[in-house]
Amino acid sequence: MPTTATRQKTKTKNSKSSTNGTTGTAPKDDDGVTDTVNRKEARAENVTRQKAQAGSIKNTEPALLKEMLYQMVLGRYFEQKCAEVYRIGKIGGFCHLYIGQEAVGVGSMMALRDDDLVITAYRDHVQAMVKGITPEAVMAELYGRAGGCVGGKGGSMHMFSAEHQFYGGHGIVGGQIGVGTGMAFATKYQGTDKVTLCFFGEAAVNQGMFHESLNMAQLWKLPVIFICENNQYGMGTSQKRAMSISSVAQKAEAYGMANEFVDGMDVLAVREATLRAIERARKDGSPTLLEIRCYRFMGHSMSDPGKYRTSDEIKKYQERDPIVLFKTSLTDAKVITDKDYAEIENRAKEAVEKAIKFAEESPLPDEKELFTDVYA
Ligand SMILES: Cc1ncc(C[n+]2csc(CCOP(=O)(O)OP(=O)(O)O)c2C)c(N)n1
Ligand SMILES: [Mg+2]
Repeated sequence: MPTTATRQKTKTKNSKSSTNGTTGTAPKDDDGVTDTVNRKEARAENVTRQKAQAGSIKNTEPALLKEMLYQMVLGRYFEQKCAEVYRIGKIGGFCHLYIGQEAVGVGSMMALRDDDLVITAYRDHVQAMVKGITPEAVMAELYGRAGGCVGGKGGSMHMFSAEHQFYGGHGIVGGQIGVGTGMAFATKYQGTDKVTLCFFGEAAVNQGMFHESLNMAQLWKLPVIFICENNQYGMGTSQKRAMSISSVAQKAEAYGMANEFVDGMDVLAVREATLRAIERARKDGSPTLLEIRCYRFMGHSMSDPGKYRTSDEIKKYQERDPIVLFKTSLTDAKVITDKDYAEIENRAKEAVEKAIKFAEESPLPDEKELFTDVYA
C-alpha cells in the first residue's frame, strides 16, 4: 500500500519564505510549521512516489502509460480553457474544476473495462471524458448547447451518457452514493461481472447516505468501489473542522469492508489500488472503500473567492502536481522523451480547440425540448 501523505499544516500569518523555497529560515507559525518545511515535505513525498512509480512503470504497457499521461494533460488543458471561457461569460451556472485531481479520475477509471459503470458528483468533466464521452460533447454541455452530451439541458454538473455507462454528474452531496450502490445491485442481479466506480468528496462521508450504502453494499456483497476523493475541503470548510476522525478509509472498518488509503498525486498508485478493488469485486462481488487523498488547485467552484486557505498551502501541493510527477517518472524511465511530451501537449491542445469550436457552433436546444426528459 502506498505511503500516507502528510496532512498539511497551514500558515496564516508572518508568511515569508526564502527566494528558492529550499534554504533559509522562515518564521514559524502557531503550529511551529514553516513554509520551507512544507515545501521540503512535499519534495520528500515526491521522491518516495517517484521511486514507487519507477517500479510500477516496469510492469505496465508503455502505450497505456502514455495514454494515461495524455488523459491527464487533456483534462488539465480542457479545464483551464473552461475557466477562461467561463470568465468571459460563455459558460453560465455552476462550474467546479478538477485541476490538481486528475490522477484520481484517470488512474482509477483507466483500470476499468468499457462496460463497467461510473457515477460521480458535480466535479465531473474529466471523468466524463475518461469514460469516453468526447471533449466536444462535454464542452457543448458546458455551453448549454444542443450538441452537449445531455442536449445542453444539464450543464457542468450533469454530464451523463448511458451509452458510455456514465451515470452523472450529481449536485446533491452524497446522493450519488445510494444511486451507485443501486447500480451495483442491478449489475449483480443481472448476473454480470461488471463493477461500479462511485466517486464522492470527503464532505459527503458525513452524510447518512454514505453509511447506509456501505452497510448495504457489504451485507449484500455488491460489486461497487467507493472512491472518496479527499481533497481536504468541502467548499470552504477544512476536513479538520468537519470530521471527528481524519481517516475516511478507517470508516469502512465499521462495516467490515476492505479499504485502502492512497496518495492521489500518484496516478499509478491509484490505478493499482483500483485494480486490487476490481479483482475483489469481480471475484465475489466484494465492495471496497478507497480514500484517495488529493488537493484541488482551484477554488471550490468558479465563484469561490478562496479566502479560507493560504497561498503557501496551495504552493505546497502544486509542488506535488500529479502531471509533473508522472511526466518526470516516465521521462526518467525513458518511456517518453521531451519531444513525445510536446506531442502529447499539442494533441491535447488541439482536442480542446476542436471542442471549443464545436460548442460555439452548436445551436441552442430547440424550444420543443423544454418538456422532454422531465419526470414529475
Ligand atoms: C445535500 C447537500 N448539502 C449541501 C450542499 C452544498 N454543497 C455543494 S458542494 C458542497 C461541498 C462538498 O464537498 P466534497 O464532498 O468534499 O466535494 P468537493 O467539492 O471537495 O469535490 C456542499 C456542502 C449540497 N449540494 N447538497
Ligand atoms: Mg472535498
